[in-house]
Amino acid sequence: MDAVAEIGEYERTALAAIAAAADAAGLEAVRVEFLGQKKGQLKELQKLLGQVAPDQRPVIGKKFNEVKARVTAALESRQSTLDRPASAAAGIDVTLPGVPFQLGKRHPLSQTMAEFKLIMSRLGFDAVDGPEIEDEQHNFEALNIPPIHPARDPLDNFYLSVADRRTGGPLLLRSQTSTVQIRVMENTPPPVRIVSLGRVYRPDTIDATHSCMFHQMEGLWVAERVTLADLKTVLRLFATSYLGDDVAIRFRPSFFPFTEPSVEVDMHWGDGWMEIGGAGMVDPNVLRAVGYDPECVTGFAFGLGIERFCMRRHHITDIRRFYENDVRFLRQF
Ligand code: FA5
Repeated sequence: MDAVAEIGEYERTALAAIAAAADAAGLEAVRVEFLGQKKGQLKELQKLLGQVAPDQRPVIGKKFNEVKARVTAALESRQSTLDRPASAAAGIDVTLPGVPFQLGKRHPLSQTMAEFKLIMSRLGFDAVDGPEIEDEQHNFEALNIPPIHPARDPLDNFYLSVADRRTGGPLLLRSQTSTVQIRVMENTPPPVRIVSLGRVYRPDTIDATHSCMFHQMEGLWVAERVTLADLKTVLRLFATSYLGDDVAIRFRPSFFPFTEPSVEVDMHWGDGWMEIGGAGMVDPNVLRAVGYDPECVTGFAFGLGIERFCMRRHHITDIRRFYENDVRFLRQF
């Protein structure tokens, strides 16, 4: 065989052996066999080169060096694959930098509601839940809102197209959390001292301070000798716990069918007064409707807008931010 053919044969067998090496030890044996400096096939080839005619030496020598470089490169490349952990074969390279884990956060309104519940529990109020789909009995009737009352106008409520399966009567998305007052009193003899926080729905025109879905916190305390002064104390303690000692609460006369007297509750914090909710002493008609004796117990109730409180504390100027799920907004809380 001439020198060129010998070099070609060397390259073929060396590359095949490199590809066939199953592990690092096998590859090392291949290296000694084909690239070893002391003995092995490379040495044999070099001996052969010594016998080549002088005029052919530059050409054959160049070819020899090229083949040696290719075999060395193939060996190194195979070495780096064998060095990689087994998981790499499965398409997972554990040596690559990791993908940082994104920690989620609770929505600012959920955080606010958790904090409200904590504050109210310190004041002795248990948190209860009520359904968001209601019947007219709980959303209106038992709250002393008769059928002719404008608050029952279909244009002011989200009525459902399905009827109550038990009574056949209309169903609607609750327009206030006051429904829960009724549900609690129906099932619990006095005294009761509860809060209920959750979503309410109204077809209001949406703007910076109004949404057609928002959250309220309802409070109810019925027992012997509960007064309007207790109401103001509880609301002041609640607001100062949430915002700080520099909060003032004021009542303005108002009207709700289910309280008498009724008040609008305003809060002063920072630069001005803001309406935060409605409240009053539970109307004797409401107490009677749930089987309580208004001669024995009295009580107060209040309903606060949760968004407005949270906006105030965090200087949020548009209520719509809460519902857009923009992580740049949500991450700030
Ligand atoms: C009521 O909903 C009464 N149920 C409150 C009440 C409870 C009175 C118990 C007496 C006894 P009002 O409709 O005013 O009241 O709503 C209460 C608060 O909810 C408002 O002060 C405001 O903070 C908030 N609110 C009302 N409408 C919206 C709206 N569209 N978007 C955001 N917040 C609203």
